[in-house]
Amino acid sequence: MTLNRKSTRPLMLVTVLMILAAMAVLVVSCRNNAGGPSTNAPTAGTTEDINAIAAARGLTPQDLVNAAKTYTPSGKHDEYYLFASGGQSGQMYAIGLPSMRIIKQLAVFTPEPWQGFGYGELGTLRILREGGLGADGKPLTWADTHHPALSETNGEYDGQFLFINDKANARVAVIDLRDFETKQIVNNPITLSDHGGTFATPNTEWIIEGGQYAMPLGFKYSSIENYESDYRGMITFWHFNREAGRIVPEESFAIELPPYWQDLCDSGKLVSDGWVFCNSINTEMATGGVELGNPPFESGASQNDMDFLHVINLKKAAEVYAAGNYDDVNGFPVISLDTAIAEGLLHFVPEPKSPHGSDVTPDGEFIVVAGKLDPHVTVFSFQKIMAAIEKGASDFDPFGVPILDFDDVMEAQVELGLGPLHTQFDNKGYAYTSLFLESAVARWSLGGSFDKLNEDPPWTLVTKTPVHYNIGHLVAAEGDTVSPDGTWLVAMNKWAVDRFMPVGPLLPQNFQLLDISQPGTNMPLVYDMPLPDGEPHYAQIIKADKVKPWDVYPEVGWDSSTMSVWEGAPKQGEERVERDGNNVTVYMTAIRSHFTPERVEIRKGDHVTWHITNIERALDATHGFALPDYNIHVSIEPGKVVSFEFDAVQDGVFSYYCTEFCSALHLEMMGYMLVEPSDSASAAD
Ligand code: K7E
Ligand code: CUA
Repeated sequence: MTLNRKSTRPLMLVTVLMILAAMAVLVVSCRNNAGGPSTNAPTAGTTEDINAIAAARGLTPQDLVNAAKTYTPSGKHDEYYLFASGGQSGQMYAIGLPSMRIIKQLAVFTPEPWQGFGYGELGTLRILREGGLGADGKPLTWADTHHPALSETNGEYDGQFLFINDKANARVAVIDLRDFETKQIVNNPITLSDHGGTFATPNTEWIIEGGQYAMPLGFKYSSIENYESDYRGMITFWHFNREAGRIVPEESFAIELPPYWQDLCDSGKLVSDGWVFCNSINTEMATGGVELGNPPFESGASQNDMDFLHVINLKKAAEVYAAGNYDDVNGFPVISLDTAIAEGLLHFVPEPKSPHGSDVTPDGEFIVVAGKLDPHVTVFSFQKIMAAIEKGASDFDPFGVPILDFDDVMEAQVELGLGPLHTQFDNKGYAYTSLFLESAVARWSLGGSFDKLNEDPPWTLVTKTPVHYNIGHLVAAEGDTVSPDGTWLVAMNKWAVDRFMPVGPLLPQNFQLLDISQPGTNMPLVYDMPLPDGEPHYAQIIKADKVKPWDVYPEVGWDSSTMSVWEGAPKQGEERVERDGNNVTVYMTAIRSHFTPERVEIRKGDHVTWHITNIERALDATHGFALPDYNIHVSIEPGKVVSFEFDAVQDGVFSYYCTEFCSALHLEMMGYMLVEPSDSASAAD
């Protein structure tokens, strides 16, 4: 046995030896020839020699410890869900921690065949359609998903709902964690791109959607020469109705902001509940035009030493909105910039140039800002910000927004390294910041009420763990709640480079699991996981026992779009095909291993509405329904009713069938849709 000296500390060595000794007691000595890889599968009831396996696979003692920390035996469940953005796929992932196993992909903004999401007019295509049409009048079929937000109660994840934004099209989706289905997509009516979302307020009254690239609000044309006068930023507050499980657009509003590019936001909590903090870049108001000899955006938007942290009084903004003190932009209430200034809703705090992350500490006392072109994180004090607002500003931006004095509100600056981006927190008084340029996770100690939680002096860098490579976000277990767990942290790395088997020029992303349970400098990286989608910006990690999904739908005939029983759902014994002129309605049931009816005879030119109820009550007895050529696929989980409609534009014989291997006679679970030519003499009513 060889020890890797670089990665092994004396304490660790003792631990490893103890683990190995304990394992050795249990181990029956290896029945294979020592040294080489085993060619014989272990026989049931025997155990192989762990040292021989480690030697054969080239594993270090540290590798074995890491394996023991993450390995999750067959049938055992993980401790946490990690809900990750699926980036440009427009979907999300549910991943188990610490095993890092992908449990499910969640259909959100993009048609997804397995779950039948986005197929068939009466079904979930409606959600995509209601979520906004593209310039061609058709539903958008992709999204740049960015930041998931779990619903919260009193600042703790409650496991009920999940939200995520689409940066490309300024949309926000609502996912119900009872069945892990997307229930709603809202499309922002005043702007095109968002980035500072989604974030939930501590009791999920508001879902925050901050903007990004400034434009004339409400989709009007204006020459880019009019940038300062006509282009604007915004932040939108979507009101969430928890009982309905829906965003209520009629009770939502936005605030007009200067045409800086608002970036990441975070909601205040506890003492700062009711406030929102958003970064901005491009306070230079660069308008590009590298082809005309102008500085390109990358330098034009990086001239100023300071950009502006936007400090927004959401509580008061909601009052201004409720009082009707807003303008109408494209039918959406927008509090004007002038009103926002007059009502004291908006203050600026100078922040080191081109910041990215804005993160509020678990006690709500501090806002951590990371400037990607500055090796420090800057920590602002909420109390000092309140005092400075009280005192009044003496400086103003070109639009009249009051600028607080940096020295009045800054609490600390901590030098961490190159390219700090995002920050998360634990239960030991530490913060964790991703270092993009350095490819590392930095652990540093907080001051204030966190000071006594660890041995390290406040506001100091404690340790760094290298990650591979180009880390963007990081996410800690319950890491942006009022009580983070301090167990696991996942580095969400943009580049995988050499970590996995080659798969051509397009590489996966690399999620790396770090054990953050020990204080001080011990923060080992324990596992790599390729995420086969780009680019998953952010994720949230919630204790598994807080999420309580249904095993099967509560009653047969359940409509998951309304989350209630639909009285019209096809019932066993009442299956039929009804005709009313050219309108045909199919009432079908599914149970292992047949659809009823097995023949559907219609005519070319009919408009067909088709309902299918899965009358099963057994866990996992899902049927799929495929109607080839008509581009229909749906998933019918136990108890669910699904509906779709189409025009029978093509005559012929169409075999429909079940797409889930549901039983030994699954291949027989099919039927024929016979579409007679409309001029056929034998066509009968
Ligand atoms: Cu990629 Cu949060 Cu959009 Cu940083 S953001 S990495
Ligand atoms: Cu039902 Cu296969």
